[in-house]
Amino acid sequence: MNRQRGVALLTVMMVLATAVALASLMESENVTAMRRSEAWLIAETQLLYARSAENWGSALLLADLLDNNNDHLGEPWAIKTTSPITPGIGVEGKMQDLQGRFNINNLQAISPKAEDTAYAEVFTRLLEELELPATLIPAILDWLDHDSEARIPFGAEDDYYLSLDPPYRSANRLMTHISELRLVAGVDSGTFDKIRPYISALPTTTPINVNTAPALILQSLHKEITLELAEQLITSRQNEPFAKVEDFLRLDPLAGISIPKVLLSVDSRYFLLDARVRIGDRTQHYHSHLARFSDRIERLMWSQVPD
Ligand SMILES: [Ca+2]
Ligand SMILES: [Ca+2]
Repeated sequence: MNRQRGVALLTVMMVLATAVALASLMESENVTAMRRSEAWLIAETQLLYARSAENWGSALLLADLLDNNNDHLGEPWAIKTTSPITPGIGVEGKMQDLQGRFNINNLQAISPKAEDTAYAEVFTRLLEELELPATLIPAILDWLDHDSEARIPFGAEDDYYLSLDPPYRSANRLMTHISELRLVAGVDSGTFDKIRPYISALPTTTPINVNTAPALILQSLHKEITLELAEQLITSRQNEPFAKVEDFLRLDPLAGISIPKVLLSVDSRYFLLDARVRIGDRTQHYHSHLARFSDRIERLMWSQVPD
């Protein structure tokens, strides 16, 4: 009898232990599932806020177009906006003019046209200012041009890229994003980090907006433009943004310096919205590449970027 009771008790205890183990497993699965749902909900909400920032930025760009014919850093679209939605949520947006940078795709149309050579000269000077080798140019040109014949010396096409581990092919078309430059022969992470703030990769040939270009880009417009001179040009545009390219070229400090007018503009079509959305202690960072037309804004690219 005692032995039977002992077996029954043992059975009850085993059933109980199994039930407790099962309950605790279910609870931990529930917690994991809840955490996953929470992370998903936060990510979706952040995306919605980022899209709102993009809509807000787009509205500013369109309103600006109705207001004036030039684009400069004192305009509402260029001013960083921070919106604390509630104590736990914050959205920050900063629009940048991609035409204040050197459009790397401007190098592709190397042809007898004067402006194409002039863009290459601007880029050569930019590399010099950044203390980067001009030997990068043939490799970039091979990456952009349609053929698979490597320039000699310093060019690179499929033969070179297919020998790498992992192997890949030369794009032989325009870059869609500046990060593509990192794939080009000779461009290591140090080189890329140095040049990335000064370049863009736009779908058409674009002039450089002298109202928004940083000193280093203004300096690369001509070999006689020193850093001091570039800074004078920036002071001048802060006092009065250039309404026409001629206003820039006629400035006293530029007397005797000839810059091809075709390289320059005072307005822009392509912009980058840099948005950060914080919910609690989680922040997400987004980039949105925008093109402005007379009646609309088109999104060219959207990406989530590391903070
Ligand atoms: Ca404007
Ligand atoms: Ca090629």
